[in-house]
Amino acid sequence: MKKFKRYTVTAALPYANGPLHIGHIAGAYLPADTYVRFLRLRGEDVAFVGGSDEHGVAISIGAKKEGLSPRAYVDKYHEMMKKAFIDFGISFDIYSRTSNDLHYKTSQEFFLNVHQKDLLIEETSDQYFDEQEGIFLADRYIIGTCPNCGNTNAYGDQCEKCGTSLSPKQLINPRSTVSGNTPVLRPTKHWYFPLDKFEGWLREWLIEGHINDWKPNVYGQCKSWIEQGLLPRSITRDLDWGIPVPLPDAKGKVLYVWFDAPIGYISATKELKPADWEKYWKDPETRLIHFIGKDNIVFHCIIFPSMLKAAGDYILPDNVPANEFLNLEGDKLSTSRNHAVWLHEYLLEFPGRKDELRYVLNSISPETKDSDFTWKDYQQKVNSELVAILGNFVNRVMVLTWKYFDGKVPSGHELPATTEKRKRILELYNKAHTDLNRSVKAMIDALSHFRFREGQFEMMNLARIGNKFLADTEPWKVAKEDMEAVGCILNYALTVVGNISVACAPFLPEASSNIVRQLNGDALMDKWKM
Ligand code: B3M
Ligand code: ZN
Repeated sequence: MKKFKRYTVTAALPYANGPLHIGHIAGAYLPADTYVRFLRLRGEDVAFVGGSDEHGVAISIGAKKEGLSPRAYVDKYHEMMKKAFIDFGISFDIYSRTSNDLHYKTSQEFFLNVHQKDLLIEETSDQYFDEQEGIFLADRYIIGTCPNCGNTNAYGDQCEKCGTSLSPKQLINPRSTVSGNTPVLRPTKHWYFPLDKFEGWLREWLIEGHINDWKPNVYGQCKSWIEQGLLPRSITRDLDWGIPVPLPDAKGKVLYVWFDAPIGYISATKELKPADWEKYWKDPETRLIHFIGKDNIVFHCIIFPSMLKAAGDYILPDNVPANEFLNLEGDKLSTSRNHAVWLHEYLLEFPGRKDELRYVLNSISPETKDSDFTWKDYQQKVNSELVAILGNFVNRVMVLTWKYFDGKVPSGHELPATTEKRKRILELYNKAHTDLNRSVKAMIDALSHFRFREGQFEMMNLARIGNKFLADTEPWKVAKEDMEAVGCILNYALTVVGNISVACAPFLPEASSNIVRQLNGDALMDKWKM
């Protein structure tokens, strides 16, 4: 019996502050899309939700830099990202945005819900203020000297040199990254979410409950975070761009972006399924999966689940298969240094080559450690794997079928083992069939457990098995004496092609539809439904 009735699959909401590059794609969106396409192939009920994250200081400051209002700025990048996702074939059921009314309402209701449960702490404290800009500074916008190692460019939340986590007030000689000036301390009131109160529950649910099914990189980060001890976290900010805190005494305060952004998954589901969104968020038979990059782990594995727990009657993420980072030609991807392969540029420069990029990114997916994209490797993988193994096999089978059987599938009735040659063909057939079944099973198991590299490798194995079967049985030689045997060989080779057309659908959606079209085999896609 199936454990889950339906799936809610989310992929991190990217900040609407720049175009998408292959690092984003490899980190969260391609694995999510591959997984969702696999689930649909299995006949599962899935809601695949995404959208743009349009709040936070990253947006306010980006907009300022471009001389745009935050609204004009997020409009620009939201449209750009949405188009790139669609053009690339990321098959979101909805790609929403966090600046829309429904999301405002949903986030404010969520805040009020936990507020009414008397969970939030209200506290006034001194925070750094940039007098020239007239803004309170978020931790990341204050730099100064690390009290631990003396690094003069430590951030207000962390020193990247020695790894110590910091608070802005610990920095020596703090300065604002916005104006360069020395900030001053000013009192301000904020609301805090009592993460400390969830520690016991997190130990049970996460540390004990997910030790076996979460990826070691994800689990390890969460465990060490919880074990360092949890503190209340402020969930409001002094900013003029964001979702207003829905309380009478909260003028000028907005919800912290990391409070509203994950609620965006819920708002997007509401927008997608106004009548029955609750099934996707509140029914324990729904499986919630978050696809993210490693820098978002704590928010998705610790903070958001605690928020859901606090709100009551929500389901919790069953898995968070976060990826590590992708590098480019041995160097960190960087928007500011323009060291990136931009998705929209790739799509323009290589029309009709989406599957190639998907293939390469899946095969180097940073599942357990950082990995590296190089153009040389791209070319090699496309030419000597995708074309030489898969393309070549499908093509050979088609050509042979047209040549010997006029494009019709030859009968696959049992071939009587009347000659030595036939015996040998039947042996090879049995061997290929065993190997094929093993690879299909291994691929399904890999995909079910978020091991996309391995899943794709097993999918390619089907073509390897097919190529070997043709090379060993040599139908072009058999054709000189025994056409019935050739029919048996090609019948099976076509079966392998049919299996490939289905198996490659999660990885290479365009190739999959092309093969299905060539086989005239629309019904094939129902083959793997459970
Ligand atoms: N926008 C951070 C990022 O783009 C943030 C993710 C939100 S997911 C709810 O990496
Ligand atoms: Zn340091």
